[in-house]
Amino acid sequence: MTAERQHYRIVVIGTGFAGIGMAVRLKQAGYHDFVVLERAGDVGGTWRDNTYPGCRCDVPSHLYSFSFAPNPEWSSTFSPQPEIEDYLHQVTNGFRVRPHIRFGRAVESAHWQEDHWRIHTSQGDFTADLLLSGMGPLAEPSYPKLPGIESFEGDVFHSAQWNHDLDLSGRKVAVIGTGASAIQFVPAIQPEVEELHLFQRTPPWVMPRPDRKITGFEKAVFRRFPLTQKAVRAGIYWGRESMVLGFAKLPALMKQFQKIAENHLAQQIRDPELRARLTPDFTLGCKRVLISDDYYPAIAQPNVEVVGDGIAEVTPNGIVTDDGVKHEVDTIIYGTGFRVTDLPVMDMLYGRDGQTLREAWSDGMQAHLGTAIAGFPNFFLLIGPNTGLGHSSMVFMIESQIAYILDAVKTMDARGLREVEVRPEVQREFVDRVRSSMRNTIWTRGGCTSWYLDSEGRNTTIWPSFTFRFRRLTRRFDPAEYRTR
Ligand code: N01
Repeated sequence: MTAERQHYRIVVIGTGFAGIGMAVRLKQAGYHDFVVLERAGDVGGTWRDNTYPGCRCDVPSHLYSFSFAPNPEWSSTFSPQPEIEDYLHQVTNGFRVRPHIRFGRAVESAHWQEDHWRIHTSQGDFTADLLLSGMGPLAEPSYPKLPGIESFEGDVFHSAQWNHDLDLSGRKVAVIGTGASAIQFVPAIQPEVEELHLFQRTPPWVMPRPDRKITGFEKAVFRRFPLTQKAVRAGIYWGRESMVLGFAKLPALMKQFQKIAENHLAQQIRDPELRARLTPDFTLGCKRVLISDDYYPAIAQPNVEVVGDGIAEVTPNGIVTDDGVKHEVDTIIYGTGFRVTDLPVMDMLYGRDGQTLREAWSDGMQAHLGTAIAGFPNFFLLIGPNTGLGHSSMVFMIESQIAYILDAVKTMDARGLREVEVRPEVQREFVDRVRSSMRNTIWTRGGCTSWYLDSEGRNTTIWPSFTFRFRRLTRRFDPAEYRTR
């Protein structure tokens, strides 16, 4: 048996859209001295982990593929999870990046040491000149801290770690959370379960979902004339972005748009008392806008109870709400989202002088172009701070970052640079600009809290402008913005 190689020019972490896309682009650019570390047994990231019933993309399919690997085969306008996972497999195999991936290597820490990164994984250590993280913000499930939670004697799992071995039929199930995940799996499990107690802390806005099958004719046209799919893609981008951003900057206008969601609720929920309980008290767009045609009809069924009161405690066989009512259940499903502003990587990454990312981000998550962080040389973060989108496809943002990082690597080669580290003042200026453009937007003035905001109420997650602006900003790596050696 040959010993595993330990040093690579580049180590990439993760095999979701970010890690796979980065690996393909490195290869295409002629860089072969890299390895991709993946904690799981296969590729796919969040699209591998989230297998809950009803899981599908709420971003139009035509936007949800790499520009270098169009997919004319999407079956419907909003793709189901297995198709997206399958697409990532096809890209991984088709572009032959699988041999670069080391599965079962959970990165536990990474230290910058003078002129290289030392990466400690669950199965051996690696060293690298450059470290690229594609760990993603929707990777680590977030569990609520509820009194008595440990005492529950029934079955418990998170939507991102669905327990497919458990037959839910005839069960009394508590679902905690009413975000994008819950509104997809609640209609899927409602017909099976005996009772469904839906613990809703904040009612979300839900818009109609204009889904339809993509016809054989359309697929044939996309296959034969790929430019047509490109044109559809461009049209959807512009339409969505102009509308959502236009409204986001003008909360008063958003109230008009909100009427569509109000009508949707009124049409689908006839019971005025339930409708009142489901009516949000914040402006649409403040949180991620949800889309569904089957969520309201499902929760109007007699076996569903929408519980609006806060959770006081969990007992061995149920959940007690603030009003003292005990809801007896044998299963709890958390639809409580992810650690987006409390990323695990913050405690894993040690930059210059041993500073952790958490320390570097004591004033909130921040990075130049959402990608490079002062104090962390030769490190780039895919889907970093303020690169998230509530209105368009993350794949576009990821590809912008990938191109920027690739240009950084090429620039290092062309100029014989061993080290690049973004200048703190450059990062500061970028972050100040992003934060000031957040003022007076729906995200900060919409009257809600959400995973977009950190514990201080700062929006450190969402890109507040058009995606093409981000693409323009990341078009070139400018070494003048970096300390170089
Ligand atoms: O998580 P969330 P998610 N007690 O954080 C509630 C992406 N996604 O997994 O609103 C009681 O949105 C919380 O309540 P509140 C997408 O980007 C994409 O649903 O904070 N409740 C909320 O209702 C999405 O935004 C697709 O008051 C508690 C829910 O749990 C992101 O993933 C599909 C609680 C969490 O909602 C996350 O979505 C699915 C507590 N202690 C997801 N803590 C696509 O289709 C939290 N909650 C692409």
